[in-house]
Amino acid sequence: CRPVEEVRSLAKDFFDQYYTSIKRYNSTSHVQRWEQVQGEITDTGTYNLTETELVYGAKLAWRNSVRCIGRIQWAKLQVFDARSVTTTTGMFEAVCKHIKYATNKGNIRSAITIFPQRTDGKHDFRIWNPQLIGYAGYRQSDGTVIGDPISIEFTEVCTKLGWKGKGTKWDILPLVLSSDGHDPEYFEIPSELILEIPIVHPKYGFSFLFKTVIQYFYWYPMLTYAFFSFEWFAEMDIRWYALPAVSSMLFDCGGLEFTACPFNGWYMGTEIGCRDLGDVHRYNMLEEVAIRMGLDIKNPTTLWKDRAIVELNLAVLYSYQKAGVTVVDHHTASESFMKHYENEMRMRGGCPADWVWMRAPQCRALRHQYSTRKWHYTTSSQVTSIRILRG
Ligand code: HEM
Ligand code: NRG
Repeated sequence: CRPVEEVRSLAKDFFDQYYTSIKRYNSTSHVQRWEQVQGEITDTGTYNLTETELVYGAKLAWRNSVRCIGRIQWAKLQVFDARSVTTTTGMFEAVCKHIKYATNKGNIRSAITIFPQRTDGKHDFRIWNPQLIGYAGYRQSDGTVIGDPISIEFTEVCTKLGWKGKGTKWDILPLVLSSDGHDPEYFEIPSELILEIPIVHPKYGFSFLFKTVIQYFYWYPMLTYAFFSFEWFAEMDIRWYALPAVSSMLFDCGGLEFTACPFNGWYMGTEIGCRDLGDVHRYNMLEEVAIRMGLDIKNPTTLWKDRAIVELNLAVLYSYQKAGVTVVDHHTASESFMKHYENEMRMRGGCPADWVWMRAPQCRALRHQYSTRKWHYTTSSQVTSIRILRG
């Protein structure tokens, strides 16, 4: 845990920014509040934020998240103050409330839930899941994997705690929570809170074929489809969840460390289409998609990977939209981030960004407004931030 002097200096920086933001810098209220905070730090080694300060801090931390391309939205964040929670049951209830609010039947709303801050480092509140919602991964005795390979280790943790997964490709993991430094407990998320989307393709499906046939009365070429499946895309049985809610990071605010602070926005399609479903170390779907598309996967010059990844990403965007679930494509997200970037340069004199993360997979060369910009890393993030939580 942090030395008192460091807390004091980080707190000073935070309150200076906060009072500047409400145009009360150096006002009596600023001076009084700062005196009060200093007194608290001297007496106890730490202090507490008011709810208004916490809300400001959470938005600021998002605004400072160098890897987030969705920051044009930063001022629109629902903050749930869960600092009075004391038990894992209390945490579970707060997380369920968060999931329900944020999912909003598909009309996703950005939110963060903030659990009690770190005290001496031995009484941390923690969410052990990397994300609130995720699929289990099981390694079989023959070395193959069922489910999401990225979750194998965490699934084993759940199993050790007594959880029993069904063993399918799409088992939703339970929440693993610990309060006040105690041992973790697992909680199954009520299935009605979890919104999932079956991934279908706008063309490689029965409805498209049906429409074509009806429109053109063009039977013979269509009959060749009979040798294949009408619904081959849907038959791959791909799905994904609506809510990307990161739960493994630390919210650092005014010198205080919030070790459990799950937050969410909505998905950018490529996160699912390129990485979650496309990566070799994840669901690894590209070969199957390419084969079913009739491409020669033995020959790299057929560009089967490129062609498959486009169709997979198209299917993700199409399916989310069809299901009425908020999602953003990477072109729109990049455009909006660049607009945000220009705003921030004008209004704030800068916008820290990690340009490697800002460039969505699948469009490295196409995002010309980035290509013309010099490579630029910002490794040291701003003081109020959401950062990686180790251990
Ligand atoms: C990272 C998009 C909302 C904080 C990312 C990434 C994307 C993204 C695409 C990269 C993720 C990856 O490659 O794994 C969006 C969109 C949002 C949104 C479209 C819609 C509103 C939020 C919110 C917060 C946030 C509400 C916090 C309050 C972050 C942080 C990272 C990140 C801290 C870095 C994660 C890491 O280092 O692993 N965001 N985001 N984002 N976002 Fe956002
Ligand atoms: N790439 C991860 C999700 C990380 C966070 N992404 C967001 N965050 N969009 C995946 O599951 O693919 N957010 O707060 O909206």
